Amino acid sequence: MRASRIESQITMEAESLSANVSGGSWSIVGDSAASAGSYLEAAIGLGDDVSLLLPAVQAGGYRLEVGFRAATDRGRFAALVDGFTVGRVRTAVYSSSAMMRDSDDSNTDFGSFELPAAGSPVLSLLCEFTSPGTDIGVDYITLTKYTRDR
Ligand SMILES: [Ca+2]
Repeated sequence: MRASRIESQITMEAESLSANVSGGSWSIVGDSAASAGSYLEAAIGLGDDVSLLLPAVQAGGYRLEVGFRAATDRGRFAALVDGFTVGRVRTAVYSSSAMMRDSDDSNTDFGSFELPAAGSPVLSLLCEFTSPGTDIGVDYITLTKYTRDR
């Protein structure tokens, strides 16, 4: 059996990162329920993405979790780091009532990726399904660095 050891955890607020959004409009929205009081909201289309520059990340293995705003007009997204798909490919961020998904276990766990060298990777959230819409609200990104036992 393989185990893993958590080394560190960093959370970055989406609204504080350098963003590039293809195919639509976006803005920073204030919401007292959001982590640090705001989130990045984007009205994009199928095949468009929200890309965020993650500053100063060490090389190593990470688990990627993202806090979203869930609502009725959200899309389903794949996460890519520097163009490589991370772990689980799709996530629904649907909710019949709009809500921040930032409590306990309600953020979205995309799975694991390896960063081969230290740097500032680009996290892209790519809209792959209109299920039911294509909008996205990104509150925060959490990277948990771990080491696998040998
Ligand atoms: Ca936030």
